[in-house]
Parts: sequence; structure tokens; C-alpha cells
Amino acid sequence: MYELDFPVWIRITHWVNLLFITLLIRSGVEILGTHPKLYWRNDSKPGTEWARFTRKTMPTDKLYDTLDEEESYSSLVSMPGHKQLGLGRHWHFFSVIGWILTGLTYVILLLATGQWHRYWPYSWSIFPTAWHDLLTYLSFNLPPLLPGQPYDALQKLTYAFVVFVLAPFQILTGAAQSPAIEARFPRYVRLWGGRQAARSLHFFGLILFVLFIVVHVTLIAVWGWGMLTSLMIFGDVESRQWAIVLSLVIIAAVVAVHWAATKYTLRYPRRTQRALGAVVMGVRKWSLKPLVSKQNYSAAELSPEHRVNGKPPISDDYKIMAAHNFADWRLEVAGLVENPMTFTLQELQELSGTQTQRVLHNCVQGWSSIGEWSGVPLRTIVELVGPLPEARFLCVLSMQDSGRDEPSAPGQGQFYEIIDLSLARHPDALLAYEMNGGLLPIEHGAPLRLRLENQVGFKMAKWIDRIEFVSDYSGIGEGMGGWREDNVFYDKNVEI
Ligand SMILES: Nc1nc2c(c(=O)[nH]1)N[C@H]1C(S)=C(S)[C@@H](COP(=O)(O)O)O[C@H]1N2
Ligand SMILES: [Mo]
Repeated sequence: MYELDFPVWIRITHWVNLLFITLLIRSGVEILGTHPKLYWRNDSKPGTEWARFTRKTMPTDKLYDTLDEEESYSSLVSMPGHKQLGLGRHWHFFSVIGWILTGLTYVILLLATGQWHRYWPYSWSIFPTAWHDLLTYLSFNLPPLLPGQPYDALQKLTYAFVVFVLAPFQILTGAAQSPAIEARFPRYVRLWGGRQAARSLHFFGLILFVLFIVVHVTLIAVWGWGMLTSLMIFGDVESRQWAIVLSLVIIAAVVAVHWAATKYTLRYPRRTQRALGAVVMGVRKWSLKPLVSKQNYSAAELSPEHRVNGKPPISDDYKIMAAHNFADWRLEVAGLVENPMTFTLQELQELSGTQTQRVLHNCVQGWSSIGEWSGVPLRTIVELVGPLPEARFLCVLSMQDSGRDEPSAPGQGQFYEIIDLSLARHPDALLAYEMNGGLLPIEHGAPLRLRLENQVGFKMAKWIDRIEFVSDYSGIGEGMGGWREDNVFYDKNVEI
């Protein structure tokens, strides 16, 4: 039989994994807290959640939006804590890159060195033996190790499950929540039972990881902390005293990294956003960004109730325009273009090439809905105005003043989002004036809103009245690429 020892790469990846998995858990809780409800169905209809982690109740007599449902959790359980979804997302996606690289290194070395034998069951009898081991543990005794192996049968199966089932499961259910993947591979989301089922399953994965860590650490202590940490640090059982000290030092170091990273993030949110964003967006640029929507949900799948995020403008100007069916509204398209243009709503409706798409909408907070949107493809407008060679981005401006219209949200000023010119040319980029076969309702962005099907919801500005072509956005707002990016530290390109 193969000799199953503890080579140095097993020991290193083990401890690095501890750092990343705990970062993933805490930042995952932060993301959960932003919409602390779990559903099975794509429409996330209020009241249909099977689990909730909030005591808030929503008003039934006036419009509320999903920002009102957000919870603020302590930094003890969430990273960084205190309602910082944008920063929690940065940590989650940064850590997942590190975690996947660590995991790949581990699995490749397992295969290359023959250490995969440690997970090989050898015989079916391992299952009854594992069951027997479980009963032994439950009667507060320790089962025997498998002959010639460093594990008992239950332990071996559990580790194999965590490495080869649970970890890939978390990656796959995580990917099923990416709007870009959902848009390009709608059948893949269906495979998991839909977007919300994937989110719920991802949550079960979280629970299993936490359970595994608790039981694992407890049993290490029961079997002999010094002996086992000595194996995991030095590769043999000779230095138990040192191992006890060093293992506690390593654990303290991991706690210190969490503590320092949390403090730093809350204190310097902008620097954190820039640093982690550079890594995360760099990876998404070549992996998820090129994906184009192939969704075509059936009319029967439309959500009966499409949730709302963001409160409509309450200015008199807007209300008067709305009362006149937006006859006085204009869309101005200007900036670095050959022919600046202005459109009335009717002119937009009369442009040829109306496009309709039935798609899954993903809010950054975690809820989803399926809606049907019709309007003018954004690329039609791009072609009409003719961007100058130096134009690289579109600044999409909204009539909503966030400070005025959404007083409970942090930040002031006009809502806007910057999108890359390449994204504006995507076939699914749409300026929608209709929803579910009727005129666009006020709360969903009347008279005109953006749809970008491979992006998370917040990029799809509602109540828009101006599009400006620019070469650079560092001088717009705080220079981060949009109102949410400026004020709540979201990432500029959001394919997940
Ligand atoms: N002007 C403006 N547009 C906005 C928002 C907002 O707050 N203000 N919220 C965004 C977010 S986070 C989402 S999820 C979608 C929600 O669209 P819906 O309300 O039509 O579901 O709109 C986006 N567009
Ligand atoms: Mo959102």
C-alpha cells in the first residue's frame, strides 16, 4: 500500500485553506445579510421565503424597496460587518480566487504524487465500517484507524466528501448565481432548480463547512491535539510540545489577519475597494465579461411580482412629466459622439428594431425575478450618435437624486452608472420602455431604464434621461464608475 505521510505541500495548503475558507464564511454571511431571506423559486416573492435571518417586517401600505430589508450584522460573524455589502463582496470574490488556487494546487499534487490514495476507498466495506465508527464516536469512544492509513473509515470518507463533493458544490452553486453565467447558460441555472435554489443550496454548503470545521477541531482535540498538529506542522509526531504552541500561533495569526483586514476595510473602504477590485475585476474581465445572454424564458415563467430596488424620483418636475405620460421627457445622448441627439419617448418607440427579452434579473443583494423587457437596443443608439474614437465608456444618468429619494441609503446626489462601450454593444443591452407587455411602471424606471443581462441589477439605471459618452470616468462623482461604486463600494463591472 502507498505510504500516506504528510508532505510539506499538504501541510501548507491545509493552513492556507483555513485562512481562505474562514474569509469566505464571514464575507458570505455579509452577503446573506443584505437580503436575509432564502427562497426556492426564482421570483423571490415576498412571503415565500423558507428561511429568514431578520426580525424586520415590511410595510403593507406603502412602497418599500429591498434596501429597506437589509440587515446590519456584527463583524464577529460577517466581514466586514455593518451593512457593507460592497466590501463583503470584494472579500468574498478575492478569497474565492485564493481558495480555488489553493484547492487546485492541492488536488493536482494529490494526483501527481499518488497521495490520492488517502481518499481511495479500496473496498465497499468502508461504508459499514464508517457507520460503525460513527456509533463508536457517539458512545464517546474512539474507533480504530484503517490498517496502514492515518484515518479511521468515517474520517476518510468525510475528508473525501469535503474535498471532492462539498468544495466543488460550493463553487458550482456559487457560479450558478453569476448573472453572466446564468445569462449565457440558462440551462445550467435550471439544473440547480433556479437562481434562488442555487442560493439556498450554497447556504447549505456554508452550514456543512461550519459543521465540518467545528467537528474537525473538536475531534483533533479528542484524539490528541499535540500528536495531530505535529503531523500537520512537522509531518511527524516527534515534536508534540512545539506543535501545540505553533498550532495556536498559526490559529492566532489567522484570527489576527481577520481582525486586521476587518479593521482596515472599515477604516479605509475606498483603498480596500481599489486593491481587491483590481484583482477581482482583472479575473472577471477575461472569464465572465465576454459572456452574452442566451436567455429566453417562457411567458409562463414571468414572475407575478417583480421586486423593486431604489425609490422613484419625487421631484415636481418628474411628477408632472409622469402625469403627462412623459410627453415632455427627453433622452439626451451627447459627449464624445459625432452627432449628439435628443429623443422623445415616442421617437424611441418608433425607432425600428424593437427588441424584447424575457430574462432573469439578479439584484446584487441576492433576490431575483423574471421579467419581460422591450425597447431599443442600446447599440442602435450607439450607432446613431457615432462614438468618437476616444469614447470608451457611457455615463448613464438618472433623474433620481438618491439623497432626496432614498434618504435611508448612504450617499447623496444623482444616480448614475458607467458602462464600458463594449458592454453597450452587447446584443442584450437594452433601453427598455416596456415591461411585461405594458408601459414601464414608475417603480421599475419609467419612462426608460437600462437592461444589461450579464450584469448584476444595480448597473441597470432606472429613470434615465441622459447618456454621455466619455473617455475616462475618474472625474465623475468619486471616480469609481457609478453611484453605488462611489457610495457603497460596489465593483464597477459586475458579472457576479
Ligand atoms: N436610478 C436607479 N436605478 C436603479 C437603482 C436605483 O436605486 N436607482 N437600483 C438598481 C438595482 S440595485 C436593481 S436590483 C434594479 C432593480 O430593478 P427593479 O426595481 O425594476 O426590479 O434597478 C437598478 N437601477
Ligand atoms: Mo440590486
